[in-house]
Amino acid sequence: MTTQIQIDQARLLSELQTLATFTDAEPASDGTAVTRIVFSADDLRARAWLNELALAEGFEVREDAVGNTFIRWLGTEPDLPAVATGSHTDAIPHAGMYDGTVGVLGGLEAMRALKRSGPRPRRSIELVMFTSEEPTRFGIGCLGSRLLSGTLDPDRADALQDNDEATLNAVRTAAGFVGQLASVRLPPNHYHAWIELHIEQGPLLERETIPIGIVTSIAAPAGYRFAITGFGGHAGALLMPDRKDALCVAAELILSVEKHALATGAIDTVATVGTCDVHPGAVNSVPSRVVLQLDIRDTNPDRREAVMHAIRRDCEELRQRRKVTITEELVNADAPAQSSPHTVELLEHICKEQGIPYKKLVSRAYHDSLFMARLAPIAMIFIPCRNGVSHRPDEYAKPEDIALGTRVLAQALAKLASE
Ligand code: HGY
Ligand code: MN
Ligand code: MN
Repeated sequence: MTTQIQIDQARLLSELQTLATFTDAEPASDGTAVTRIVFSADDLRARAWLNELALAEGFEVREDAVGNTFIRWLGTEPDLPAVATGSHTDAIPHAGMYDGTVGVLGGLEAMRALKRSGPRPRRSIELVMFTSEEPTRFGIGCLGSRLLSGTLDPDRADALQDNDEATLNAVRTAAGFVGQLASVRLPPNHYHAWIELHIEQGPLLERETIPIGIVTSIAAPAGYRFAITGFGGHAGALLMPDRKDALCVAAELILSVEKHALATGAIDTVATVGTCDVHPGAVNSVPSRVVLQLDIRDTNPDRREAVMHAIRRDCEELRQRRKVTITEELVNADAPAQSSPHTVELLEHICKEQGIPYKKLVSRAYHDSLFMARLAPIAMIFIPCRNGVSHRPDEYAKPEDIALGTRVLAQALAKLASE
C-alpha cells in the first residue's frame, strides 16, 4: 500500500500559499513574510480554514480548551491508540511561510493521500495543530503541547499575560476556546506513535544535498527573564558618576551570555538575548529599568546549567560593582527529547527501500515533538530549507522536498497505523 501513495504536490503548495495569506505582516521584498500570532484574527481565520479542509475530507475535527485542533481519520479499530502527526501554524513576527505549516498541511495531505490510495487503516491517524508553539504572545513556547503532555501547570498557563496584560484565559475564551485547561491533558499511551514533519531550520541537509533528515534528538530549551533596575533620569542633568544606567548593565549581561555560551566549546550550546525592553525608552532619559529575555539551549542540560551558573556569577559581580538590582525569573527549563529507535528505524527503512538519501541529525530548534515525547514514541522528519534560513521572510523549502517529506510521512503513518 505504501508504494502507491501519491502526494498531490500542486494542491499542497497551493494550500501553503493560501495559509500564508492569513497574515498581517508587511510584505517583504525577499520572500513571503508571515506574522500569525496566536489567537489573532489571522490565527483564527487560519484555524477555521484548516477545519473546513478537514471536514471536507470527511475527517473528524475536535478542538480542546486551549485550541489544540485534532483532525482524525478513524481506523477500523478506533479504540486502539492512534498514530499522530502535526505541527503548528502560528508564526513569529515577520517570519516565513514554511515553519510549522509544512507539518500541518503536509500531515493533512499525507492523510488524504492514504485515504485516496487504500483502505481505512487499522489504527486511527490523527493530525494535531498545536496552539502557540511560538513564545511570541505569552512568553513560553509550545503552550499547547506542554498542556497536552502535562508539563505546564494549567493555572499557571491561564494566568500568563501578553504585552497588553491580557491573560491566556481571557484571550482563549474570547476566541471561543472554553473549559478547564486541566481537561487538555492527554493520558499516557494516548498515541501509539508520533511523527512531525518540519523544515530543518538549519543548513546541513541542503549543504549535503540530502532531501530527508531523521531527527534523533531535540535539544533542551530554557528561557529566563532578567529585570535590571538602576537609577535613571535626565540625560543632560544626571551626571555620569550619579547614574546607574540599566541599559549599560544589560549590555554587559548580554555579552556575558555570549561569552559563556562560546566558552563551552560545544557547537550544541546556543544562547540568545532576543528581547530588550528599555524603560522609559526615551532618547534623553537614562534607562532606569531593562527587562531581557534569554533563550538558552543545549543537547546537554548539565552544560546548559553550567552556562547559567557562569552568567549568575557575572550578575552578582554586576550587582556589586554597578549597585543595581538584577532579578532572574525562570520561564522554562526543559529536558531534551530522544526519538524512539523503532520509529527512527522505520523511517530509515522507508528511505532505504526507496533509495532516498537521508541523514540522522539533532534538532536545535525546539518543536511540539519535544513534549509529545512525554506521551508517545516520537520521531521527526526534516526537509531542507534554503541556506538554513528560518524565522525570516526568505525562509524557503523546495516543492519537491515538501512533497517527498510528505510522502515519507504518509508511508510511515501507514506502517505505524498497521502495527
Ligand atoms: O524557537 C524555536 O526553536 C521554535 O522555532 N519555536
Ligand atoms: Mn519557529
Ligand atoms: Mn516550528
